[in-house]
Amino acid sequence: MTRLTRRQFLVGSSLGASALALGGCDLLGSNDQTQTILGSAETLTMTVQRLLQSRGALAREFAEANVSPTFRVNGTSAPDSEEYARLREDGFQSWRLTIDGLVERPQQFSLLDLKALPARTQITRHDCVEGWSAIGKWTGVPLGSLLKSVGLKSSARYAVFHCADELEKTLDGSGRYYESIDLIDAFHPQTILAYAMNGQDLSIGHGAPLRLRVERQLGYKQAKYLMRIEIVESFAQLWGGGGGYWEDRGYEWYAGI
Ligand SMILES: Nc1nc2c(c(=O)[nH]1)N[C@H]1C(S)=C(S)[C@@H](COP(=O)(O)O)O[C@H]1N2
Ligand SMILES: [Mo]
Repeated sequence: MTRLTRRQFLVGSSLGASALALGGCDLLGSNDQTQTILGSAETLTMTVQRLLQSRGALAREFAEANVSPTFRVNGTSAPDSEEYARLREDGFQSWRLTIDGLVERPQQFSLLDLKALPARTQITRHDCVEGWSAIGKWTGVPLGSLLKSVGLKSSARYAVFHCADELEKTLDGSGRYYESIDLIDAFHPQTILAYAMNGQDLSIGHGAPLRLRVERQLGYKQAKYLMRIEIVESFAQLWGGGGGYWEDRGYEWYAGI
């Protein structure tokens, strides 16, 4: 329903842009420069429209029979902080996911809170930039529904995911894993906070108790060991400014597949 509405909006806006371009030609006559500018504005509208439509498309989903018998653990396989050790010891009963930043009602969710919400299950292929893939079944809460429940402020642009693990030991904490996505991906129907994989609670290796699945992007965006989601207007001031641990070390921020 929302997707249809946005599609209609996009079709409407592109018609609007060409009508405007025509009107401009009538008014401004045959000034070459004006026509060039109007022409490129129309091309831009078309490009943006195609981009938005493809960003809304669904990642391929697979059947149970396609689930990979083994799914590699990559990056951190267990956060080594004392805080995480304590959480792990009590079976993540005292773990809380904080959602704060540019939201109307900052909130903390326990694992039970999340499991009580409407869930989505999807069987998708994970593609790591290092050249391996695996198909897994993920169950979790659509991120969009949580963001609706906390309410976004009008300046909100990105969701930043703060993780429990330090992938690189540093004095200033800049080796902490983090990631970020924009609101198009945050509200994508396949973007979920997963607490289960292949029908079982997430293992420590795969990101217990909660990880992000953002299925139209590469493996390094799939942040494990989530502790906090911070809604921001810009991530330029955060750590290296790239919007993620690997982005700060040279990877693309938008890792579309
Ligand atoms: N917190 C955290 N999230 C992370 C990583 C990590 O090291 N720490 N590695 C990333 C990379 S590169 C990949 S390919 C996937 C691996 O997920 P998996 O261990 O479940 O296969 O997690 C991503 N998310
Ligand atoms: Mo990866």
